[in-house]
Amino acid sequence: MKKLLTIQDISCVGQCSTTVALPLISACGVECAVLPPAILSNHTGGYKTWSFADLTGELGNVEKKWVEQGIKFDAFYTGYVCESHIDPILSIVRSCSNKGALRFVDPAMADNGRLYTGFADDFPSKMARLCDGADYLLPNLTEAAFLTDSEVKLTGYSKEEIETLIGKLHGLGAKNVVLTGVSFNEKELGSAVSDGAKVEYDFNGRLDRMSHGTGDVFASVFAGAVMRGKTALEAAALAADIVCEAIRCTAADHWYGVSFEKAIPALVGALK
Ligand code: PXL
Repeated sequence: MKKLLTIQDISCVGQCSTTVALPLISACGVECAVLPPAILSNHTGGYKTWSFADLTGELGNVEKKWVEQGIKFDAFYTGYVCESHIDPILSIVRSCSNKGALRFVDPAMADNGRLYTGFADDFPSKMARLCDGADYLLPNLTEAAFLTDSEVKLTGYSKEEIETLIGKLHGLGAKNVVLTGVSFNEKELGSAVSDGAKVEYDFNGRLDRMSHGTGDVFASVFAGAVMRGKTALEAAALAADIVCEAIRCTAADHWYGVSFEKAIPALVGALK
């Protein structure tokens, strides 16, 4: 069984980041280790207030113990992280990679044209350092624009504009790019998957609902599926199907996340 380390916060409540990645990657049949660089009472999207315990100082201690014991991983999946976490993360990746280890980077920092609360305006340039060398970079449209100093265009863009943006993301040093939230008409929403030579698209019917945590569900399933041997396009299509299923299974008044738990049987079935 492949062994993946996910490095992103634990938001104790709110169905995002590590509490989404661990169950979904496990459901993919991939062993999932976790390293939370910060612990929050709850996520910052929609809740009025939160506590934040930074664990930057612990990351080097963990690395030292893993190195001492020869603990290594086949893949690393990073999500929501802060500036102080980036150098320690790159050090852990250098120290604890099995041969050919893959790096999945979800630059979780922004959506709908805005940085998440708490990130300074220059944070995207810091996150760009983590994107350099990524095997798979998974930004949404807002993150892609911020990472590349491009105009944020959430609607009314052309295929050429999308593919220019993808070219700039490759320019950050990412081998494969999966750009999410792409839509060329009102009915469909999907992703653009690029290996640097060609761009392929996957679309689903648009669901008329904005939900927190869907980027984390997408990235977790994508990483798990690639580790199980799916191509990037197959993994993106499965990840989108699971996101849609999770949204459909979420009660109308459940505002802080999606009920991805109900999509786990479908995920297990798809990767049997
Ligand atoms: O879902 C991304 C995410 C992860 N972690 C924290 C967040 C968010 C989005 O708002 O606030 C703490």
